[in-house]
Amino acid sequence: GMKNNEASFSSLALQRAAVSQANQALTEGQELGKINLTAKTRPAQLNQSQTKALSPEDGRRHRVLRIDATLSPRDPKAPGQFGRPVVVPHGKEKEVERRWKEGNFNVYLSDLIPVDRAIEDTRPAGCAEQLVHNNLPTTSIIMCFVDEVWSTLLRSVHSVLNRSPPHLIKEILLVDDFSTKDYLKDNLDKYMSQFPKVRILRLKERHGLIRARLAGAQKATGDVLTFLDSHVECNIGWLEPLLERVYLSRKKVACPVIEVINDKDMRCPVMAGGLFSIDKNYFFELGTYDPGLDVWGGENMELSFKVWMCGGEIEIVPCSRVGHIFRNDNPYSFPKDRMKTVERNLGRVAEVWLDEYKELFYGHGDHLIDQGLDVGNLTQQRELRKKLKCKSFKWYLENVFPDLKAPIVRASGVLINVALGKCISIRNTTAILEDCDGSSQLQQFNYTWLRLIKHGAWCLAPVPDNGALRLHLCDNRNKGLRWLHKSTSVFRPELVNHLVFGNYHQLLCLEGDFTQKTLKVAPCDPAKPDQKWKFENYYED
Ligand code: UD2
Ligand code: MN
Repeated sequence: GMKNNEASFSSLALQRAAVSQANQALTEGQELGKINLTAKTRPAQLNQSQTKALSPEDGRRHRVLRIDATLSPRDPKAPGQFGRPVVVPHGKEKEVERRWKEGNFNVYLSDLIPVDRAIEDTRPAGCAEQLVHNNLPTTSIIMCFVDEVWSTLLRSVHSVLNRSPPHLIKEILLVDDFSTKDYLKDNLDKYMSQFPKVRILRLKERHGLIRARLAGAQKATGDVLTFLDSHVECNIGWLEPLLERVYLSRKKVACPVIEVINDKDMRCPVMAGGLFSIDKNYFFELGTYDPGLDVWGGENMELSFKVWMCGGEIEIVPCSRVGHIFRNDNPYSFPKDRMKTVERNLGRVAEVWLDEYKELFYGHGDHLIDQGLDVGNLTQQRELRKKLKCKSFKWYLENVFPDLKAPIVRASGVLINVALGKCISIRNTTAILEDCDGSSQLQQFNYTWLRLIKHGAWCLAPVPDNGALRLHLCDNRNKGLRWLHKSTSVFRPELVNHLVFGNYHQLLCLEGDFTQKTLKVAPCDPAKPDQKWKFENYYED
């Protein structure tokens, strides 16, 4: 639902409320309905180019594309020009609310804004002067949609047509993923018939985003595939730097900056998923997406791991800017349960790509897969990974994502009872309290990311009936072995130094009894000092 009626449309897209610099020339043929974007009739932007040497060493000559002209609005008074906030008119609040669910965003306001509005040039300084090769590959834009809102779909297409050099666009493939809305049928055909480069591919049944993209890729005739969502706004000069990256290195997957992505982060371990350019042959060499992924979700992980681990790269290109409407919920239905679909997709990705780290994935959160969700047959995907001679996930973590703060071990060494100054020690299959001896193997524990207290392959856990401590064979998926300690997500902050076992309904804490030298779990009580524990070393706070 809607949070407040004054919601400005600017929050839905990339634009900031400022008018950009002077050189906005009104390109001819902009009148709606008169646009003809065949390469012949559109003034070739290359005419205004000049020749310059890009790098003195290689002496090659490159042409500067004129990519510095932001479109001026045909009607400067129309709402939303240059991303200026649009306020819901008085008395229209009900209508806004009613129409919100058509797209899970402010559809009413979107419809007020021209489909080819001007937007601010948000590129960093210097982008407009950058050189690109004059023989860049052509691209097929693949835009999948299911029941997309009319005005946002049109605005997406217009932004591509108006802000891309025509000779680089081989075609725009609109893949209709079995939409149910009437306006997306004849009306859309009719509207798009004015643009020779736009082709509509109608799927005969719901494919889901992932297989719909694959259907588009099969039909694409350009050298490079550029995937876009159906509610985007491409900014001036968005395409050339993407194609330049792919051209320079065919195993590079180039992503534009999307509003929420940090534009300083050049090396991108995982792409957002929706917007990227990839060499078409390379996409097929990589085995496309795993076609066994359903509907939505996880495909960005799959492709990202595959690209990095199998010899490619992903790069966010700061000069390429594309706005995207982010929303809280999918506006379309899932053929099966949404959670299960995404979990299953992620499960497939984990099983094929994560190696020993998949246990971390399974252990994290409440994954349905624990309860035996079937992820389907993985033979082909695993064979593909072998065939492509891909590196390990360990290599990926160490080389692509070294900043990832996910230590396997959170704390280690002796485990001290703070009040008693005594340490836990292993005796056969049970644990007791003893004088601390840091050199004794029997007192060494690891507290892991999955919240296990491990002594080698053995894990500390209470016996259900009497609460005494026992050693169990460790199992990352067994939630009955997990302890909360120093947890930032601890539900009771006063228990942060405790070793908390159990769930919300029955919180138990590890407690030491020095006279008996025993350990047990008992109802948590922050006032009891003998329930406070400390490991010798911590690796995070
Ligand atoms: C993000 C990605 C999206 C995709 C998704 C994970 C961005 C900006 N967006 O979610 O591209 O990677 O994460 O899977 O990075 N669609 C269909 N058929 C379907 C479902 C969706 O054609 O069954 C279309 C939909 O109309 C839209 C596109 O696929 O154009 C992506 O769907 P979304 O916008 O709901 O996904 P989003 O942006 O929340
Ligand atoms: Mn989207």
